[in-house]
Amino acid sequence: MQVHNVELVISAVWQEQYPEGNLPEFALAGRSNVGKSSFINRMIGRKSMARISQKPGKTQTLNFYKIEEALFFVDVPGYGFAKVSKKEREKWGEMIETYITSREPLRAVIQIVDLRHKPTADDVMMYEFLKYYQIPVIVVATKADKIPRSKWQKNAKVVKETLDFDGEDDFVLFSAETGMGKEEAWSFIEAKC
Ligand SMILES: Nc1nc2c(ncn2[C@@H]2O[C@H](COP(=O)(O)OP(=O)(O)OP(=O)(O)O)[C@@H](O)[C@H]2O)c(=O)[nH]1
Ligand SMILES: [Mg+2]
Repeated sequence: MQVHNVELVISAVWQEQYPEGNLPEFALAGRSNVGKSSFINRMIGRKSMARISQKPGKTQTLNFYKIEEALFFVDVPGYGFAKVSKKEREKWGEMIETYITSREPLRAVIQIVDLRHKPTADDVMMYEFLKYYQIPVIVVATKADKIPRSKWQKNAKVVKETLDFDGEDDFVLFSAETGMGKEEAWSFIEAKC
């Protein structure tokens, strides 16, 4: 997809703030600082449309980016960031759970994991949660540029095994830095629109 028009339509917390209409939505999920906003920026070819964190925990609302009047990317705050209070964590949980379990236009969740490391317990929990609600998932293993090519397949195998990856879902090796995997990710997304 060639992207020319992108608009941040709303930063929402509660259901009544979600955008109207029925464009397909793709929500990002992943640990804080894993590269969710960078994924969006690379996919749309903008350096800094979605805010990139210097500090983890930058994204705090559901940010609905409308792409070409065709679909929405929904940037979601990351999980697993230690320095948030219990109250904030509960608010986060409620916001995500409401969105994921009730949002009719949601076509798939794009779960971002770090190709360099074994998925964390939180990553596994998120994937299980999505599978429980029968949400299609596109697993994006990112930061591939940070490890040698010779390790890509081995690490991808660890990611899949740790998540207990469902063969019906999509999987892509990615780098927001180099653009690797961008076309493949777009083809998975477009197939689900
Ligand atoms: N080398 C490299 N760095 C990356 C890649 N993706 C993200 N980063 C860096 O990782 C850091 C975090 O990226 P973000 O995109 O802000 O992560 P996020 O998941 O949106 O973080 P939160 O909004 O805090 O949950 C930034 O310093 C990015 O530049 C990648 O593919 N390669
Ligand atoms: Mg972010």
